[in-house]
Amino acid sequence: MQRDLSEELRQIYNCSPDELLLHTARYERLLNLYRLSFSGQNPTFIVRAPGRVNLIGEHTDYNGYPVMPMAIDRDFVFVLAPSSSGVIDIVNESPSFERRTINARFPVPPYQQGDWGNYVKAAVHGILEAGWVDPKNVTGFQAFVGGTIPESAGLSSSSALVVASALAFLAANNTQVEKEQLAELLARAERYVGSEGGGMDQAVSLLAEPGKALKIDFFPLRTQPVSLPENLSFVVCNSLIRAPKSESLRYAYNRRVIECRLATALVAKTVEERSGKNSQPQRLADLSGEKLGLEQRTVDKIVAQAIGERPLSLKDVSYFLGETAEAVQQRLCTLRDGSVLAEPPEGFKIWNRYKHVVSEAQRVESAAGAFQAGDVSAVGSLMNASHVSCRDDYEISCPELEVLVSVGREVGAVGARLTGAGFGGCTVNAVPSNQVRQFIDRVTIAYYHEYVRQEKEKPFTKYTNLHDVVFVCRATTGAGAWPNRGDR
Ligand code: NG1
Repeated sequence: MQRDLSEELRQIYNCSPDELLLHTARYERLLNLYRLSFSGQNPTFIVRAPGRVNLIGEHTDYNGYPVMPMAIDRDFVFVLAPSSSGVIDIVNESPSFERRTINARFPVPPYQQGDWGNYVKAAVHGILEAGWVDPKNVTGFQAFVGGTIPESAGLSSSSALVVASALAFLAANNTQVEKEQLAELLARAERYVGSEGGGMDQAVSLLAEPGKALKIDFFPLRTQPVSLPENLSFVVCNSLIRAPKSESLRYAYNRRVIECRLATALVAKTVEERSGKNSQPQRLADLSGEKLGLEQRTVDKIVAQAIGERPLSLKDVSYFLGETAEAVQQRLCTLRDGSVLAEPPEGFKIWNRYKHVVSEAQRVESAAGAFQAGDVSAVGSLMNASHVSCRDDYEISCPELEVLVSVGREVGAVGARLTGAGFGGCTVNAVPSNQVRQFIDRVTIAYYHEYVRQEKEKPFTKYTNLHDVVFVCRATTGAGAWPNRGDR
């Protein structure tokens, strides 16, 4: 069994023999813990879904513009067996996440906000809703779960959990689905937890290729593997500020989604008035220069002149659109759960959000070219520019991320930026491979030893192992499920 398992893992993790030994030991531990948790029975499947680091293209996905993440060697692993009932019984290796028992019957009612079991429920609810499993004949499963993705850190632990749960549920029900189809379904299904996210995380977790980043386009979903320069490594540094998107940051994340929706309506209206081009846009990318047959610069100028650069109140927006405030709220500010997003006191920052999204989309296109050409310095400049735009126009940085980005650049990153939803979480640093050791040592001293110890009053997450807060990412393959051939 050892050989079967390590051969499977070698292909997934694309790593050195030493690292492979560590991965194999982890899976064997999970298999043993399964047997201990479920009266000595043998698991029949193993499922793995990776987290991701987004290299460039932040908050572009739900606007229909591309992103460029890579799947990493931090993941969720489920060892499981189908159960004889429609119940899902799931034990987490981490004592912070209590055992959960879920009745897989549609509709699946959520636990309270923030409960880890909601990510499992999101997948099951979504699959049942899609009718992929016969509702009269649902098979549950029992699973032991181990996760190595730092949580609430912008590395997509939530989507990896949703993807792994979906693969486990499908395996238990002996159902095969195309990965692209599954990625699209799970992007919608994850909104069950209350944030109005895009489709990047589920897509890269499922469709990544080893050793490559993935350029992802949306509506419809399309992916293109992008080679990474061999002499460049990507180092993740955790600011130790939690960024829980399904809890306290739900408003901040959803606000930006709504601001982009308002931008879409306003841009459509102004473009129509100025150029006579009538479109029925669903999202900002439907109003790109290319789609409208205009120069992007022209579209941007029309927008700046028509809606101006200052924040807009709900009253301003309704005046521009010629609709009542109530109609605007109902049509554009309503979230999936039916609630209306409260108007921000300083107004909706439509122009800044628009500017970030459109410029970030252009940076993703340029970055894809720079990566293919192995142009390390262009990659670095694009990452740095992305960070500035995220900070100043999308306003998703925070003081700790600013310190960490500056430190990263000072100690050798050719490009450094926040990654993921922001408001805390991690930075991603492009570092020449031969300087990685030194980079990590110097960031450790400057941020984790000096800054974190100095700023005692800040709510830094505690950690036990530095390897879990600063690490090099290896680009791994996407999620999968395979039969457990072991007999121990
Ligand atoms: P993270 O970093 O996992 O919270 C979120 C969204 C993405 C994308 C990024 C910002 C979900 C599941 N993920 O990611 O779709 O919008 O923010 O680029 O909502």
